[in-house]
Amino acid sequence: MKKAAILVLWTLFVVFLPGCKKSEPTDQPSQAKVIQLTYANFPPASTFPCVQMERWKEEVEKRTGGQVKIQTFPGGTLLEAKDMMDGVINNQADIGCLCMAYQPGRFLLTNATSLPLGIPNSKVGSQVLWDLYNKYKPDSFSEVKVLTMFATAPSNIMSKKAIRSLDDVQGVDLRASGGAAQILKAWGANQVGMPMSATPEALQKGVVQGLFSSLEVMKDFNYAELCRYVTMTDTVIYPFAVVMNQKTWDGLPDSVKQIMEELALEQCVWTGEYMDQHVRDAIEWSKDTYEVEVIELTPSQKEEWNRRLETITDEWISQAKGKGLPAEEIVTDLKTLIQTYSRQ
Ligand code: DTR
Repeated sequence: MKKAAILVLWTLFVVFLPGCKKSEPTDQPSQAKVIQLTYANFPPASTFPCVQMERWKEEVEKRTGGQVKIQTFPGGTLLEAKDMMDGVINNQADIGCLCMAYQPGRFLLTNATSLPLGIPNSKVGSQVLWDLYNKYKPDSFSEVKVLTMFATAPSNIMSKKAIRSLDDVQGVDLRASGGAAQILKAWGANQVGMPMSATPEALQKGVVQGLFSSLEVMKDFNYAELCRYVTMTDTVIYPFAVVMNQKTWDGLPDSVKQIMEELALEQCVWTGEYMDQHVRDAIEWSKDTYEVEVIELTPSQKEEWNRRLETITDEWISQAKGKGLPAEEIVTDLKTLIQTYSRQ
């Protein structure tokens, strides 16, 4: 009997002691074990999703005094664009950066930021997105820890031939994803869907005659070499999220979690500011390097282009209602947030 009791106690000691040690708070980085994390991203290292990744990595490593080390994988070397969310859920990477527009149905709520509601720039879009996420905490992110979110600058048409009017855009093969697809269709273009990482080849091979995206890609992907024309439409942004595997998050010391939580909004704003500046630089660079022509629509043309988009928000509302979302409230919130952040 006594022997059995000793055996039970010994077993409990052996089984539970290592677990107890792990969960001890480790506030002194120098004595703590280094935590290694992997971070996957889909586009090339020079592009804005990867620039923000390197900035986040640097800040976390610095602020944790080296307790956390992050190994980054740009260019789809660990996870590709459309595998990002599931890859993080399945722990193929600890962290992943994803573009929500590439899976429109999966991220229905946060993709509402891609409606043509007049988000003027990346900084405003990023803050609107972050607030919207935090208010509604959509189910699509329930299996991961969201580390930050941010949005691109508004999208414009980059093309091999000049697009100066709605007539010029009819039937032109233009690449876009997610909410932007409906916009191109509404203008009469032939929308071709694919992630940004597949676009350089499609442009080169002539599968598409241009694309619809934020303009920093003219420089970062050297699209200006092939697309000598930009038509300024300043329409929708694309929302992004950075997510962490839930178990990885649960296993982090509280002090590290706090640093990452504090960084969330800061990273969102930093990325917005970086992108807005980078878009301005890329336009100047494209003009200087490839004599790219930037075509401005007249006010009456703009009105006509925008009128074609009027039904898109109503369609989203009925789709979202069908999925049980408070769709009208979400759109009202979006409009209020856009106004609030645009004034700042
Ligand atoms: N506009 C989206 C997202 C996007 C914008 N710039 C980049 C750079 C690298 C990857 C994605 C994006 C798109 O067209 O896919």
